[in-house]
Amino acid sequence: MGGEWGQSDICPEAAQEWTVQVGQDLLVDMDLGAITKYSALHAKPSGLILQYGTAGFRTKAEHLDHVMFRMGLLAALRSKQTKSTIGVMVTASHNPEEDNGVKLVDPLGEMLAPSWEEHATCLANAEEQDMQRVLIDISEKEAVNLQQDAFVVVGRDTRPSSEKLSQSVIDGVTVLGGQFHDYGLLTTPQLHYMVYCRNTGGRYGKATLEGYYQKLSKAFVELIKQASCSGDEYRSLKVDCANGIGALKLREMEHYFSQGLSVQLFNDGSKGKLNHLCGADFVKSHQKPPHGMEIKSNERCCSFDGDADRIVYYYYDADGHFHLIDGDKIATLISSFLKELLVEIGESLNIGVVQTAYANGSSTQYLEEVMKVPVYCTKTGVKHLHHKAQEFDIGVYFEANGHGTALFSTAVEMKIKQSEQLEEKKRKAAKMLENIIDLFNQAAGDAISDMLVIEAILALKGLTVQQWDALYTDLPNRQLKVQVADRRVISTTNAERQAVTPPGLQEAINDLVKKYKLSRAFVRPSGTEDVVRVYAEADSQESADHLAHEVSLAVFQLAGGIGERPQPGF
Ligand code: 16G
Ligand code: MG
Repeated sequence: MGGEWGQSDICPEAAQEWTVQVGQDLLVDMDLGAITKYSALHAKPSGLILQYGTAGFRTKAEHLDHVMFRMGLLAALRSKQTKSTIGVMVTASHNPEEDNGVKLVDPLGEMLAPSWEEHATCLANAEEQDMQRVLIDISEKEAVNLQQDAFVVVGRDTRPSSEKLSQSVIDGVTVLGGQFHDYGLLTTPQLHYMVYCRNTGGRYGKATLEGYYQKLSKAFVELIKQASCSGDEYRSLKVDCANGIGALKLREMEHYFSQGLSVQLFNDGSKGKLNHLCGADFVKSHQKPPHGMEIKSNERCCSFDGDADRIVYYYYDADGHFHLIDGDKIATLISSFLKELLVEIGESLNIGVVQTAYANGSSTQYLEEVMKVPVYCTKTGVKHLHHKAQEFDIGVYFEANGHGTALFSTAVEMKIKQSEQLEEKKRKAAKMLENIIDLFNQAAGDAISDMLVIEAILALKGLTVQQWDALYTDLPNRQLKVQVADRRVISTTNAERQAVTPPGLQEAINDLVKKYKLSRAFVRPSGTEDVVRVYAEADSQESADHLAHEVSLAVFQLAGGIGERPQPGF
């Protein structure tokens, strides 16, 4: 994590005097001697402050041993409190190989509840001698029954540091008397899936890798069977796996769905370094193809990120131009298809698309004006989008960076059950919807699942990658970073689209935006790096670049820029 934010700022309760009377029962129920002994084996480097950010804790792997042990403790407490299985994933997603991270997964496969994120930060930052006190404090505040059983499932990515760190998580779970299942190597969305399955009595699926592979592949093959032969007849796809876990899992899975799609894996971890010059984050932010992949014109390609929860597509056209198809265009393809299915079934179920401020203006316009699908904007970070998407019968959410999925309410499942009585054509559409629902990972955005959904839709609609890309044209855009002394001086409103502080910044942005056509710009403090992010779009790349630069200068001047002034040119 960036930002060495002061401990008392992020964890007020840890700075308070320890005056709460600890109930005798609590002390008996926690084996404090064992906790102290094990904690010393996973000692916290004194003074190190980290924060549970949008994607959990993330920093250099060598600083994370104590965090892992303590997140094991916290997961056990959360499991006791919710009387459910809790997940712990050891990964740092698209970060460099030397980094690592950890996040907790709540009972329905969702991100950890916000109040527990605060507990996570307090517990991770408590100095060794205060750790027990913070642990007891959390148990009291959350009324955790310590006699309740705890069950925690653990997964990890392929980083060299992940195996040892996940063992530290397990140490934390067991010292609180919790049971665990170590899934070993998993993609992040696979762990979310396992947690969801385990807490819904198997109704969502079987909580094994075999269960995951079979559920998705069966749905995919069923869908492909219904496709007539048009579009790209021979269905094959090149997949850049970012030298990460996605390669291992896709390789395990491919024979389950090979009758519907053949995948060719690149950056499969056999040579290159994780996320280095490859993967979804690299392709999206540099707007160029990954290294290590040979691409012929009009070949459909996609990239996963390091833990396989993001996906972007791309291709080269016949003139040698690179075309990126990001999360916005993925959301458009998916929501258009789902809306058409609903119309065919004749249902009045509602559908909504959730985006963030980063969504390209053309995508929002296309969805609202051409597809007539309502679009909503939330703050960046999957938990915000996921939460909003739950409000609809069908909620499709995607960040432009390729992280997203679709959620289906019980009303949709009920309608499908009733479809037996419908006429043939409607029944067929309902069956298709049923398979599409099975193919989505509703617990979390999932590169493998999204890839199969996209491939199925392209096949069913007979669309080539170029036709998909041509749905609308992205407005040229530019993203920049600005270094400031304290990024907290920037606060935002309206789903991060407007700056509230520092004074004058939003007015300056408004004035700059007025100078360009079809333009829009916003700034926000990053939740994962110690920088301020700047986004600008306009009618031409030159204008978008100029606008982004001018906004960066405004941030530098008004929000306490440090180091060199932002320079023009990219
Ligand atoms: C995290 C978020 C991702 C978001 C990104 C923004 C999750 C699982 N991941 O990676 O959704 O796009 O942060 O990063 O929520 P930023 O705040 O540094 O721009
Ligand atoms: Mg990721």
